[in-house]
Amino acid sequence: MVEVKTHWSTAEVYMHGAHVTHFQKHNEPPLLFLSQLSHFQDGEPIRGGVPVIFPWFGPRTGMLTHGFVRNHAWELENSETADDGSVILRLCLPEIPETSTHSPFTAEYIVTVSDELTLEFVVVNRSRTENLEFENCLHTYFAVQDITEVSVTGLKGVTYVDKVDRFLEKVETGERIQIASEMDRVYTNTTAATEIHDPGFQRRIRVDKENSASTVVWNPWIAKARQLPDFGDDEYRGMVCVESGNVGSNRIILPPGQKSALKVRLSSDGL
Ligand code: TA6
Repeated sequence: MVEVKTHWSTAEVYMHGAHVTHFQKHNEPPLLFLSQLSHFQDGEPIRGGVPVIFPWFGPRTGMLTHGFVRNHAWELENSETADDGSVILRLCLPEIPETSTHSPFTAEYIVTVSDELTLEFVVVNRSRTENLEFENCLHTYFAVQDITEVSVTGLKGVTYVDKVDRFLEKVETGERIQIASEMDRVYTNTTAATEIHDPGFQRRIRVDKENSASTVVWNPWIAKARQLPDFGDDEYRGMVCVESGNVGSNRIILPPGQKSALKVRLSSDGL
């Protein structure tokens, strides 16, 4: 695990899954939620932080949910400190068994730590003839003081698939989305920034994204929290996932030799 300290902040990045588990600005609560019960063992994804999801989103019969790259050790290619004091880590995915059965690609992940956290997940289609079809997502768990007081803005008018209501397609009518039960919504064809308003921490978190057409909003709530072995029964109160990627109807078909760069910039200020 690499520990990063800058003038503004601290961060932690595990080679396992290229998983950012911690980012915290001085004099602010952690920006990212990390479960106290996360297992931190091989063969299992870390629960919380920013899981890197590729090449599929969601369950696949007989395989890990959310693809395989979050479950392998990445390598730290290099780290550097910019003139302004920002720290940039560049991680790459080494050869892994799955890549032999999958059409050839390379993946790298650039983590930039400053008073913001910027994450860029880059995939190159290394085939000379075949398209590379995939879903990608930075499945970010944000820390909140009390989910019942939180609202998410930026998605009004956007169509979503409601995974807790028969996967029905709906249109978001709320300026401010509030969470009072399990929520699992895949918003499609939206490139908009979103904000998480958290009066408990007196904080507003902003998610800016590039090359992402989907935003997923998830909270397991009580029953689902109880079913997750690596998640505390009450931890649903302290987190919300606002995820940026290209999933479902927004999946990517990358032509031979082309590059896909999914980027999010996570920032916060006082409410
Ligand atoms: O992004 C929401 C979601 O797809 C939920 O359906 C839930 O499965 C969540 O991801 C967590 O998935 P995981 O495999 O990390 O437990």
